[in-house]
Amino acid sequence: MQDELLNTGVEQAYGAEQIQVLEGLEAVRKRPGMYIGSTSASGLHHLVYEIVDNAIDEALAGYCGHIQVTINPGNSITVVDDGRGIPVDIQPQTGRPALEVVYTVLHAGGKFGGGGYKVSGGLHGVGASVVNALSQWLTVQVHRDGKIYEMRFSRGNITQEMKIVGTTDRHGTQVTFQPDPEVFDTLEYDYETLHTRMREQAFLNAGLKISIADRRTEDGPADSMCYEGGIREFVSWINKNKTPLHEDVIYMAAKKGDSVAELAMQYNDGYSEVLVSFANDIHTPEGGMHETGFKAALTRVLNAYGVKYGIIKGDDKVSGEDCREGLTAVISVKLPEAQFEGQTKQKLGNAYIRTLVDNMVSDQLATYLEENPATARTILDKAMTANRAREAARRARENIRRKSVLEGERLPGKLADCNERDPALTELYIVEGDSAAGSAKGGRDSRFQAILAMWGKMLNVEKARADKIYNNDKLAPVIQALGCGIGDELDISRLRYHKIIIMADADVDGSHIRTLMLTFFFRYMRPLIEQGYIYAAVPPLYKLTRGKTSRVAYSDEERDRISAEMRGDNPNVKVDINRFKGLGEMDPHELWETTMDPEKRSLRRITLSDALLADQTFTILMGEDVEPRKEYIEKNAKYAVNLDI
Ligand code: 28G
Repeated sequence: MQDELLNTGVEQAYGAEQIQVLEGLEAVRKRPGMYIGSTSASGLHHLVYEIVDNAIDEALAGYCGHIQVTINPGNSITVVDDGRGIPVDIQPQTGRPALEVVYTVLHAGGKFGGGGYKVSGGLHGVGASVVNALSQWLTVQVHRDGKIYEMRFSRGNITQEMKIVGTTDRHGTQVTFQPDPEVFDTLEYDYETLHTRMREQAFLNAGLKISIADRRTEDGPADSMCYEGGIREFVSWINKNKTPLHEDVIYMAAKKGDSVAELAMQYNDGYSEVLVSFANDIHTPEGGMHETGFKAALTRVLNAYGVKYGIIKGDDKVSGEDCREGLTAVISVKLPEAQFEGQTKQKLGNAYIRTLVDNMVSDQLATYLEENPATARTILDKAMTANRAREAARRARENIRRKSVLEGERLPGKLADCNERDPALTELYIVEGDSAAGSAKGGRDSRFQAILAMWGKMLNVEKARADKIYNNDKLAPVIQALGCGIGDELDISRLRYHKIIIMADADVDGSHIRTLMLTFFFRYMRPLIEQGYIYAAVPPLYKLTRGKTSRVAYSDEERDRISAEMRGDNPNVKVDINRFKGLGEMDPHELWETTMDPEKRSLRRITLSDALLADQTFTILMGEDVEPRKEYIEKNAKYAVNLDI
């Protein structure tokens, strides 16, 4: 019915504005990437964030306290909030119910394309129509004024006009949508990805309760998160398995006009810097003005305090990096017209935010240090030690560089390099285990695929500074093969491969090696993660054989589907299902076909949140505390496959 209207005389049912509306949603379906970034797994998950953002706006308005996200069997998603419910009255401009307008009118330009990101009262909340356009079907219900209003759509077209379907004593909005298989490359939601994002949103919106449940299986995971302490608890959570150097999380907030800034920070006895920033609840891994303001003020305040109290003498100033060694900090700013810049639009561009954050830290951190001299002393000692260690590390690096030049040992022995020299065209597979590395070497396309076999003892990077890393027998070959240095010396223009692919088994050992590698990249080569150069290979889990034909499956769901397909109309036929025990078990051809051939394989791009989780996992695995380690291993034994990616 709706399609008919679309194809024949749209004017019969809609006014001029509405014709535009329909064209608008066509645009979304034509170029989905403009609106949700991509049609791969990341775009699929983005649909959920768009809907949840609308509920968060309702929470920011002060009317919603609980948001529930459910992954349903079949990978549809339900989001429920307890806000006021989207208005259902007829809008005078369009002559249509407000609810319909929210779900059919395309707001502003695409987030990922050029156009600005329009703010209408809330901070985000423009994406409902985009999600609708990209859903095979979508149902929205509004509980308001004692009635339940319902409306249904398919691919953005109305399939059921708004109608009352019942009475209620609740208020709020409930949306269920099924992502369109015509649009997305994959339809399978990853619980951990959504869980991580929802936890992050709960931290960023103090007091808001967000629940998530995976109902695709009967005993699927579920969690409920609510943090009264907001980003303070975020910092404690990141530091939970580390040893803090001072008890309280330092917290500050400031406001100017319609913009607010918040910062929470705490030092630990480790060496890495974890600075996580957000603008309007959107993660800004590329940093921007809020981070710049924070870093400048932190360095200035610590140096001024050190000089004032005679801790820093003469010209012995500490650098910005010295001031951030072992620091965990979360910055969150909220502003009316956020400008996102940079390659992936994940960098905050509004210059006045730098001043806001800089002033906030200058005033409030200085005051904090004056009022807490013991903590101040601890922080300054930490920065001074970092300063001395950095000098030592620089000398060690010069040593090793000289050595490698003298001995002509530019590339490690365990590297089977490729022929191509243009980094944009080449890939490096990092493979643990000799038999897996053997298969990878045999199966690869040596024109552009290089293989680095990993061996040696797992190094405790937790306790190691850069100089030890350079000398470690497991990591030095990685550093040499990549060719771009680490830490403050990292120079991405010298990177030898633009795809770095960690290929490890889907078991506990494989998971350890992924954790180590991600932690290493996170701590010493973070820009490689931020700029999207790091990937995880996705090897198949099962091999299904029927007579002479065999196929592979990458998930339990896929295993069941393929097994049914192979049986066809013949339910008694025998399909053998074998679980791959490890990569080493595959022959070179099999490994190429399933995991390495760019035409057929899937890769998972590692995000900063993946690496942050790996960093935490690593701290547990390597830490001195036995209890959390035991707990962790027990809890994760059965999920070993998803341990860290
Ligand atoms: C469950 C999944 C996602 C939402 C609201 C509440 C209001 C609203 C949403 O207004 C903006 C459009 C037309 C006036 C606002 C309710 C004012 C009064 C709302 C959601 C305002 C839309 N009462 N809750 N939008 N306009 N939750 N959750 O989407 O006229 S969206």
